[in-house]
Amino acid sequence: SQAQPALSSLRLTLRPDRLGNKIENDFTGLSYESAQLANPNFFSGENTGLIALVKRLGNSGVLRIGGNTSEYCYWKPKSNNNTIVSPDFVAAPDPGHKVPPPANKTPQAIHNLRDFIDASGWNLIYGLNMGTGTVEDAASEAAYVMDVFGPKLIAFQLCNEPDLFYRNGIRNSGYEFPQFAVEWQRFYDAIRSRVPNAPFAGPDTAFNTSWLVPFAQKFKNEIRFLSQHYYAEGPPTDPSMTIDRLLRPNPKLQEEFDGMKKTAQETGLPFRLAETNSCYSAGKPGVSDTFASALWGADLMYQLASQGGAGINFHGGGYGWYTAIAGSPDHGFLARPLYYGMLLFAEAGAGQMIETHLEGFAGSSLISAYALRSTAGEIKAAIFNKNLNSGVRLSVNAPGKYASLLRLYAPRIDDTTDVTLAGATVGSNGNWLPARQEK
Ligand code: BDP
Repeated sequence: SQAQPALSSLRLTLRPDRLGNKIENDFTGLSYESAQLANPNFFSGENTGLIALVKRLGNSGVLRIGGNTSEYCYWKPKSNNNTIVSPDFVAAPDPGHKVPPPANKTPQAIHNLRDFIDASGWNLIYGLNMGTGTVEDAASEAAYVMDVFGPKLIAFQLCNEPDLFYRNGIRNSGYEFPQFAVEWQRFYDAIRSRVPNAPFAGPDTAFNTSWLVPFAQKFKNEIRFLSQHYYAEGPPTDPSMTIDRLLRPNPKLQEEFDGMKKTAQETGLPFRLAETNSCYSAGKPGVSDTFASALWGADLMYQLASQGGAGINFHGGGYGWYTAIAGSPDHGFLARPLYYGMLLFAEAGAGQMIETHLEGFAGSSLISAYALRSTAGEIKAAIFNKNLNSGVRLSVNAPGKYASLLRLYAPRIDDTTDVTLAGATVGSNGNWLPARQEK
């Protein structure tokens, strides 16, 4: 945050003897609109810039393809007509204001996506079109995708945000969980009869945590994990949607965590935040694209992990306000502020979380600290100061003698371009090396 005269003192104690949850290698992730598949040049083995940036975030993350446009994408197994003529077409997050233009998905797009997945080392969550597509098309598409991806496909999602179907014109106003469950079962059965080992996740709801427990109970044997979405703020036109608000604790997030824990209690199923970002309706300039999004995003990753979540997918694409990686195959790619938060998470890496205690500062609800023992046995701590107007002098009480510090920094909280981690920026080819490690 900004340079301020007053420094408050805070003491952090790490307790490697008290274990928390595990952070697995596939925790991190990104989410893109299905419409992006209409341009097979985007997710392809040739898109080396994007591949490098993705890899930098983790060597086995999860790419999720879905979003609003998944309900308007159509499987064309016999076609090479990709509907989008420009080889540079990028799909930004759909603002959800109107029905998006229909897009085709062709076998070529699926094969190129497989090359992208192989080159990045990531795995795939693939969204089908239950919203406006047919059971037959879903089964034929699923069979094709399964054939191409095999175990790299960790789950199909049948649709996107069905709890909003009643108000976005996809279904009528009476569409509730019971109606959804009948449809879900029908699509599931049709796909499974063609692809007996097809993996699934769901319900991929937007916000309605009351669908989670019934879904988990009914389909616990059919799914690998539960998925829901979370947008911290929105709509962007609301003047109260600010940086300040983004950085404060959010009751909506607590609701998500409660829903997630209830389903875990009922069924033991893992929970993934399969789509998230700072502000729905495609983000808010001055908030979603600033340094605040880096602090928010990294802190969210650790909050989710410490509450028992299995992973997260930050939604983005194109030049969207909240996208972690911006750009296009022809013009190259760029790490946005949110990316640096994800990079911090990647640098701390997977491992076994341990307890932390913070003492000593009144403003500490906006300070958070998490720690883990990495797979290699090192203790790593991630500490966030989300106060906009006070710096912190932190002393760390931990076993061991030396610590090195990598600082996530920007000159201003609303800075959109000058974010660094350990004094270094991320290059368009994913290059990043710590330039400054403090002792
Ligand atoms: C979600 C949709 C996604 C949108 C996002 C948004 O799944 O496609 O891009 O909201 O509104 O609800 O930004």
